[in-house]
Amino acid sequence: MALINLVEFPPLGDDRGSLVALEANVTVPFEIKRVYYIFGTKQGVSRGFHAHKNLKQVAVCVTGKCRFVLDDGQTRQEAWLDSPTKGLLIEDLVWREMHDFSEDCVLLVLASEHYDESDYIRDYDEFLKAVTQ
Ligand code: T46
Repeated sequence: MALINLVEFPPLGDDRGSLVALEANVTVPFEIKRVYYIFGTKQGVSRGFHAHKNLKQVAVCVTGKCRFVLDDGQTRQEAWLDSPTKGLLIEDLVWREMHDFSEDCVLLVLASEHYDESDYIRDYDEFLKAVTQ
């Protein structure tokens, strides 16, 4: 599977404005167990710098934009999330970094699992060992 998997969410707008519906196993390819959002990120601050052992996520900037870097241990690729209709699917064992948050950025993330700190790999060398096993 490609490292950068962008999903275009169909806008269900009418003359009143726009609406996007995110549905488990329809627009989002897993059962959604958790939703969180990141906002108010200070200018110049980057986030992420970890991978997950068992977690699928879809990230979308519902307002503003930020730049994702994904790394599978062999290649690094990047994508701008800059539209409420553009989602990024992030699979297990992918190192992620988020950079260049706009001041108004609200990054919404849908996750396949509940929060579990023991699922995080926050050390890059440990991540490289995990992907080459
Ligand atoms: C990810 C990227 C895209 C919780 O208590 N519950 C939660 O569901 C989450 C996501 C975080 N936290 C706590 C853990 C930390 O004390 O909130 C604090 C900030 O989390 P973290 O430093 O991991 O945040 P980011 O922005 O570096 O990463 C987050 C997600 O944690 C991560 O899974 O893929 O966004």
